[in-house]
Amino acid sequence: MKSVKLYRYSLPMDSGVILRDERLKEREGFIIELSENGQIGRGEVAPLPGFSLESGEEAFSQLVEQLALWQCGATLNYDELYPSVAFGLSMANLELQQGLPQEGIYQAAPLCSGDPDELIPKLDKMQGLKIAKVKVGLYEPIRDGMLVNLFLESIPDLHLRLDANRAWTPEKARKFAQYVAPSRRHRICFIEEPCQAPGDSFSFAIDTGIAIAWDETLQHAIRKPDFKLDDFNGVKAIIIKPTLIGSVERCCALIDKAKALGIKAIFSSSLESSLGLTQLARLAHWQLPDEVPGLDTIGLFTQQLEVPWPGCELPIAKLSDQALIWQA
Ligand code: OSB
Ligand code: MG
Repeated sequence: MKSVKLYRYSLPMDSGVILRDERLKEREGFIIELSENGQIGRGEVAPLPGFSLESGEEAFSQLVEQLALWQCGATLNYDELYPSVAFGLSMANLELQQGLPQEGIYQAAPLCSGDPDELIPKLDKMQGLKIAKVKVGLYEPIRDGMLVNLFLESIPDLHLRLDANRAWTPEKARKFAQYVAPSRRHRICFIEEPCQAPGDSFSFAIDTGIAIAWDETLQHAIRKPDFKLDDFNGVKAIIIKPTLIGSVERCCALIDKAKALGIKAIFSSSLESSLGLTQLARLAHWQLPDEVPGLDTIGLFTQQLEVPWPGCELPIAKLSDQALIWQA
């Protein structure tokens, strides 16, 4: 006997969360709960406003159609679905088959969006390799360059991942690099998407010796039917946000291809609730045990959902208190 429950959740965010120039007051999404033979499998479907092409409504209609098919015993074709729907459904199925190991990587790269004093205590607590992620491109590039240089100078075993979210013109990117001492640049693991045009980001990497990673560029490219990761050779890393990429199987295939090409793959969040985020931590441990994932986003919420993120003290909303919007 197969049965399905579909919940809709809405969680209030911390007041300062800005996504692509819009304040995100609440995070909304769906939780799938599949049951079969006394087992359950859960998955989260939460299109991210400003990033996902599908709306919550569109995801919901497709999800209900697919869940009805699943209940009738059909095999689902994730590649035809919206990425957020494919990810949530494939994750729920994987959990149901007990295919997702329990152990997770909860040691995320701490996220710093500007105040260095907040980062230092977090770094002191990290064991092993000290890696932090700093958002750049929000202020003047000279200020960003000086800040990054100061971090690297004052913490000699620090490695940084930077993310500019395509904020810079080639001139601004060059200004940033001017203020980072060449002898310290190798401790920048990579900078995600420095420039508006991917070609300019590529030139930036060659001119400055600072490695780059694709995040938005990968999200856009993977929507095209002729997508080939081979076209991305020369980049240090790709950032995989499953909600924006697709099914678990699709993410794993990307990782295998990246490994073959010598490109690092890094899992990262699309601001899933603690339920989806802990699954991402488990997926990261299973598929990329040696890479610190970019999952330090629970602090952007004011509540968790059903499953606690280890070490997080935010109150936990229960799944059973969310709106049960469909079942079969
Ligand atoms: O800019 O990479 C981004 C989360 C949601 C939307 C966009 C981004 C992010 C993150 C996740 O930065 C955290 C991380 O990758 O470390
Ligand atoms: Mg990014």
